[in-house]
Amino acid sequence: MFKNVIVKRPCKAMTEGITSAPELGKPDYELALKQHDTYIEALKQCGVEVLVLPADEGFPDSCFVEDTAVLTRNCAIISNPGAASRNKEVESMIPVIKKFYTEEKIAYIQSPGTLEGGDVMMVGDHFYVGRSARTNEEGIRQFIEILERFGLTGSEVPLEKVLHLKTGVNYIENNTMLVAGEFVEKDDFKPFKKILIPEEEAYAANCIWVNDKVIVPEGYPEVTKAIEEAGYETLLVDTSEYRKLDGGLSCLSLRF
Ligand code: CIR
Repeated sequence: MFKNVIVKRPCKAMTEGITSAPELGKPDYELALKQHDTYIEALKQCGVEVLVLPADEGFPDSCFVEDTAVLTRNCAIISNPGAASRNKEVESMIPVIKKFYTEEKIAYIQSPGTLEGGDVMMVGDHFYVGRSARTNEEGIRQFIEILERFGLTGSEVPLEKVLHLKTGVNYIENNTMLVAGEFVEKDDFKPFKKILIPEEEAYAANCIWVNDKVIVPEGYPEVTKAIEEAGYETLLVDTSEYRKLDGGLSCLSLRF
């Protein structure tokens, strides 16, 4: 169960955030703020305490806090984002994370290692790490070494097409995963029950399990139905403006 969630308000400069899909247009900032409000409300309905950090205009993508750290039950690992424009986002997150973890329980991914939290998927005490354009081999080596020091384990999953691991696969507890595209056939995920995400709803592979409820992006009826049929209560949140920046529900928070 999660007790805490950290989010960061989107900044006006988000319209200049990184995107692989410029054809979707620039995000509408006012609408993004409203969607962020709804996201926070949904999280609160899951019974977590939500810490809302102010917007940081210096970093267009800074609302995607998930990429700055991996917060586990035993330790906090501060990432070293592979995207140059995002690398220094971690600096303002460190003092925030220190409110929740003592110094001895905080570790850092260091250059030349890179790692972004969106590439890390927690399954109990095991952490799958996507090797991507943002997370490199050295980052993964350091990450697994830190996990093992704190009694946890990790393994690498090479990515072919997607930005981050959790763009295409997400664990929703009860041995169940949402899997899209390149992850459907991966051996790493053989032991799990899989909810297959249809190609036209691929974006909705990025849902988050929060204390027995699953928050699902609004506008993906097949995925919503499949998750409900698997026995979960769902909460819908429209994330259209974040999608324009390749961001989804998991990217917008740190849950621990
Ligand atoms: C980026 O390219 O870094 C942002 N525009 C989107 C980050 C999405 N984060 C995530 O999947 N964890």
